Amino acid sequence: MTPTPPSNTNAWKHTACILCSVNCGLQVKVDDGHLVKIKGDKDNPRSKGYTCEKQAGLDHYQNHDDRLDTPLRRREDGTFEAIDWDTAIHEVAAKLAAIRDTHGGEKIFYYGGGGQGNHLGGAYSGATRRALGMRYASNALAQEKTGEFWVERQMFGARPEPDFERAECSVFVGKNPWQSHGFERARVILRDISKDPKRSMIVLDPRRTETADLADVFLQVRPGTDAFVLAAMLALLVEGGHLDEAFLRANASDGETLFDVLENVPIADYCERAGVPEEQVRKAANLIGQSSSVSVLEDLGIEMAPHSTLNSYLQKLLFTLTGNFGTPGTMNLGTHLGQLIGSSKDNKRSPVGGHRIITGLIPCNAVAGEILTDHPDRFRAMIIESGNPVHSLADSPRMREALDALELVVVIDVAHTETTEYADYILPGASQFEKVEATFFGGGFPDNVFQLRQRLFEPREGTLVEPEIHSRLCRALGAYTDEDLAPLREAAAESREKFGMAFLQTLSTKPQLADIVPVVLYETLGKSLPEGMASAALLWGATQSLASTEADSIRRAGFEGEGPALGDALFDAIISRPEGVVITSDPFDITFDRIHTEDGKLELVIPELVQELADLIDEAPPSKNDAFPFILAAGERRTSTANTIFRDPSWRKKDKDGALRMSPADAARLGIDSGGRVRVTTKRGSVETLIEITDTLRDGHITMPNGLGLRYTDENGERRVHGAAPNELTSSEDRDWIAGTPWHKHVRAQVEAIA
Ligand SMILES: Nc1nc2c(c(=O)[nH]1)N[C@H]1C(S)=C(S)[C@@H](COP(=O)(O)OP(=O)(O)OC[C@H]3O[C@@H](n4cnc5c(=O)[nH]c(N)nc54)[C@H](O)[C@@H]3O)O[C@H]1N2
Ligand SMILES: Nc1nc2c(c(=O)[nH]1)N[C@H]1C(S)=C(S)[C@@H](COP(=O)(O)OP(=O)(O)OC[C@H]3O[C@@H](n4cnc5c(=O)[nH]c(N)nc54)[C@H](O)[C@@H]3O)O[C@H]1N2
Ligand code: SF4
Ligand SMILES: [Mo]
Repeated sequence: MTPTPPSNTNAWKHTACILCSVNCGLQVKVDDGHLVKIKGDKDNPRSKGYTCEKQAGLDHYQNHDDRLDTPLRRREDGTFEAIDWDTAIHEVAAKLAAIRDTHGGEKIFYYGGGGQGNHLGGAYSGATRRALGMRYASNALAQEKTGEFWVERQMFGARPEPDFERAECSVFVGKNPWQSHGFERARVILRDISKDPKRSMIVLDPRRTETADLADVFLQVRPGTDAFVLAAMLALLVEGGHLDEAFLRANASDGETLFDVLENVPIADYCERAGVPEEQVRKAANLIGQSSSVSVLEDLGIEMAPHSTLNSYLQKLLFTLTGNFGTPGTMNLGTHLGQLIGSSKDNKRSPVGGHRIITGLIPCNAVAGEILTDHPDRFRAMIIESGNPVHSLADSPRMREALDALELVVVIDVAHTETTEYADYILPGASQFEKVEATFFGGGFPDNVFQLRQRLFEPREGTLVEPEIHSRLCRALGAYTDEDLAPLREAAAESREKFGMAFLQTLSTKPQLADIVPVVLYETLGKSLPEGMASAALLWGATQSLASTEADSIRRAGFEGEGPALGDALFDAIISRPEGVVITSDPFDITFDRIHTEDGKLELVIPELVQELADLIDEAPPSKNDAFPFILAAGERRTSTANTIFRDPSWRKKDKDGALRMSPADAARLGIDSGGRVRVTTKRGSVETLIEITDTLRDGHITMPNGLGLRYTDENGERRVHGAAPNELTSSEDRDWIAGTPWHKHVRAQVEAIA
């Protein structure tokens, strides 16, 4: 690949921030390999110029000491040696093929596939995975969203999204959008809501967060007791006659077994168990019941805590039972270009532990257990791409042990990480500013925006873009030859129309190529696209498939044509408008057409969860635990955290080592001052950290940031770990019974002052 240098280094270029799922549009100026000026991009149709403060640090991602610039192979003594790409590709392909031939391709496990802003690599990896006969995968979503996906699949057959821009009442459950975002222009919208007397905000969180400070009703719930508050709120909606009976009759299935349980919820008792005043819960229920539109968003605060899947269900009942669906300001179903998540229809289970596989993902907390066993079906090898599981999954010591136990670990990353240390081969990817990239996280409703970022820099010497890595692996595995692709290359050089026809023709005569479609597109159509754009080829397939299912929505966004021509028009817009494109535009009531349950109705009853709801009544109150008296939320989002995307600690201007937050009363009892050091111990491990005393927390509740505890060279040239890594403290057995999602927000801990 011989990329052309950017023509005018002085011009503003369109790109996006890659630090959270929102991917705010940016304009940047680059110079000598650096991002030197960064500002919000007013031309981005979704973020409209908005950013938070974190984007200012992006050059710390692009340029730092631990970026990789050559393939590496582990030596016998554990050190790494540089090798060339041909050697790397051929050895990796040969070793993976040997494991497939001896044990079966399904013994090779795939982890990762993208972070917050890079989902193309994972999409291309599908080719390598199928070429090897791999079957099992996981990624970070299986330690946060899979419980929610499982509920959504049954209730809606799709994923409803909130509309906080228009909602009269906005509800945040275990979510702190002021810091973590999760929807576009979050701070502007939160401020607008709080200033408008006609609109309201409800926040459920044990910590008085920046978001909670703006709320009309802040329910400072005792950690891990959300199910009780949510059950009480639902019971109050029933009691207060707030259900939208007409809506439910028209659109929902029979909910009798659910209502039977809700009618028997002891409201006062449940509020007390959750540690929130009953009259505040009543106020919240009334706001939800009386508002003309309600939107709800959950996140890690309930997804990583006890009853997490149940909480996702109860949260969704808040808006469903009150008919807040399919109208402005409520919950709606949009379109998707490209698939981030698989289907969860079939009831597949993991090969060793029999854990439920949801949207194609094995629970993260089950991964080590599928390796550390002598079960014949255990995983033998792993491909890890754009993920740092040694750091981000529960129980880091056990993850390290698991990676050590594998016969082969191949890691594709841009940086040396806690995970690459356990690799047999490290394949260096070009950074997200050195290639075309995109996110497949949702792009909004009623207008859905897709942005294909174009590269700002040439790939660093020695690196390759992931689609090229997968293409070379597939070739080395014998999944295709140049001869197979010749007709497609010719057609691509002629016209898009010819290519479309040749593509269908080739797949019908050579069905084995259907397994590796992403790579076929990359090698053929991709090579006919403008310089450096080959990785966009996969999106041609995605636009064609969207055009076949959502033609009217695409036309409403201003595109013309029928069938493949409509898909082509959309594709051309995406590759030529790097600021982002509105790809579909919808009327709100289309939401009802997008319900994909078995009978087309909203499903009110999920039997396992109705039972769990009923059983809450017998749940013993949390016992006093003298050995571990604190509840630790291990992994809080702060202005100074960005998962492990930034490795260089100097990007953090504040809270450099990530303090443990604690209430004044707890600190006084332990005799600790702000800035003092403590040892935090759990049943699994122990770390040292600084203390920050804050009146935002309940007594007995402590929080530490996510993403810290990374090894990096300090000012004195020494390699050391900066801050504490949360997963040295977590255990993989503490997890939800349905989805296997971890209880990272609910870790029992002890804290001692260090002299
Ligand atoms: N600044 C920054 N933003 C980020 C990220 C980042 O690293 N840094 N990461 C991104 C990613 S990957 C994600 S998934 C999102 C996550 O975004 P959030 O889920 O909003 O982030 P957290 O701070 O982890 O947790 C949210 C809230 O849960 C609360 N909580 C803890 N225990 C409980 C409980 O028992 N019940 C309830 N109701 N709440 C509880 C915490 O006090 C916290 O305010 O953020 C994204 N945005
Ligand atoms: N205890 C605890 N643990 C948690 C959490 C918590 O709150 N508490 N939060 C969890 C959540 S919600 C998430 S999403 C995860 C996040 O954790 P991970 O899924 O591990 O993701 P990241 O830290 O975002 O970084 C992934 C890797 O991608 C690499 N990378 C960046 N750009 C590229 C690229 O272009 N190509 C390639 N190949 N690699 C690239 C980075 O160097 C990094 O190694 O952590 C989870 N872990
Ligand atoms: S971190 Fe998120 S909200 Fe902040 S600029 Fe980046 S994408 Fe936007
Ligand atoms: Mo996440």
